[in-house]
Amino acid sequence: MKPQADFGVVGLAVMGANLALNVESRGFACAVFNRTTEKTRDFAGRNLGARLVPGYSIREFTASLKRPRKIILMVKAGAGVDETMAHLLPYLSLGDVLIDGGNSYFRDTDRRVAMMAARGIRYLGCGISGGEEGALKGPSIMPGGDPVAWKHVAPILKAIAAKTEDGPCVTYLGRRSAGHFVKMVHNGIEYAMMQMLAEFYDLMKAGLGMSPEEAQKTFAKWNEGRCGSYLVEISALVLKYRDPDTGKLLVELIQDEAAQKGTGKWTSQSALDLGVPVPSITAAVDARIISGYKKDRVAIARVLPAKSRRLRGAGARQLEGACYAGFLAAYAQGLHLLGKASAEYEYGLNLAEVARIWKGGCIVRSRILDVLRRAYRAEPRLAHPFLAPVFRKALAPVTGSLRTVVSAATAASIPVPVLGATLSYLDGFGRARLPANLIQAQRDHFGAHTYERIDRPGVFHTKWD
Ligand code: NBP
Repeated sequence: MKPQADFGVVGLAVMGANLALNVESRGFACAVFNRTTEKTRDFAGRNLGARLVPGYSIREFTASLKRPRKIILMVKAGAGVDETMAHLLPYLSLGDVLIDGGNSYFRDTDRRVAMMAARGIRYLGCGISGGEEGALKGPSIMPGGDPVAWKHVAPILKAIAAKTEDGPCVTYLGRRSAGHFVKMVHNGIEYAMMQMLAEFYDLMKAGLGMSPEEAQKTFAKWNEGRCGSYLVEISALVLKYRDPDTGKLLVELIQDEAAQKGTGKWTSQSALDLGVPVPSITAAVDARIISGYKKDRVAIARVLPAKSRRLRGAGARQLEGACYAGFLAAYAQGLHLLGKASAEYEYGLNLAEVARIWKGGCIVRSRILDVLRRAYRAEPRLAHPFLAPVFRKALAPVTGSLRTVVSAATAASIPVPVLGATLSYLDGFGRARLPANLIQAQRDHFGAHTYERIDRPGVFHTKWD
């Protein structure tokens, strides 16, 4: 077969299929392959006449690609990526470019970048955000790995990425697993924002007695203002969707157990490894875990009920301020983590660019990203986002709203795990002196771990008894 395709996609589930259509729609010939041949046949049948080149074997697929081949894997993260790579490898040539576009764990990506480099294959670990619609119309793309590979695929990735007034939502992020690390933290922030919105929905209904319609309108209004974001927008949309069978609001019929695929948990684990606090993200993962204990919750609610009451002293206005504060703090935790990871793993991340490429196409896109971008453009090596004047200016006026909402929710027995954790994070970083002196005294008492003093230099140990 004469090589004719500019780009190849392996994996034709929702993300791969839509990404292939996106590539094709920008004028590139796109080869496609799926492990289960039937899916390739279906896909090619549904898209007759398009510049799509179906491959029914790996040999046929790789033979259809122009050199150096540029192939993206859109298969289930984990063993599926290694298996697909093993099948592809015998058909690849020196200098070909292989991209993993799935949600791979960043340490797997480090291993694969090294393994492929040893075989002369240029590898990129590439986070892609935006769900199935983003993949089709323009996602946010987060590539990291071999810098020469980026040069080969940049024109195609720039063409398929979402566009904002600040350019296409893709940039080369750094070596090795930089792209997948950034995507993982993106997902961690997404977990925190989603759980916050679920808490606001609960506060509106249980705390303020709003009907689902009123809650829906409130989110729609928030979306017009400073909290404007994809997640607020879709919350307003899903809250008004009626089930065609029953005519009822569908969201009210959905079981209250949240699933997860692991990227939020990885963010918290990686943050612990690096010694970076991300309590809003961790609380969001915990909240999903608690939601999964449905049977136990039902049993415990009978014997130890948390009876939610109406909110006192907090209304819709405070909720909106708390949302802005909460979102700002969630991004701050994510960017703080990225800064530390960049230093530790030598990614060389440009965090202003990270904020820029998250502005379009992706799940965490929001107006707030402009604040972060300005903060990191002014000071690329910012130790913490709270130190940036532009960030403080945004956050200072709304921390009071967050405090009012968390206090009122606590008094009303309405669980706000992420909003509560976020407030404590703000208060912790806002205190020059914390009670960690007592921890040091306890550690020295039971383990002779020593301590430092505030009134003289040196390291001390005391016989406390
Ligand atoms: P899935 O994650 O559901 O994976 C299905 C695809 O993987 C199919 O093409 C399947 O082939 C293939 N596959 C599997 Br499963 N095991 C394989 C193996 N051992 N060898 C070769 N192929 C294998 O698809 P998706 O939801 O389109 O997501 C693709 C990637 O993008 C994932 O890493 C996902 O985490 C990431 N992602 C998804 C979203 C989203 O909104 N869905 C958003 C952002 C990122 P088969 O047809 O033969 O079973």
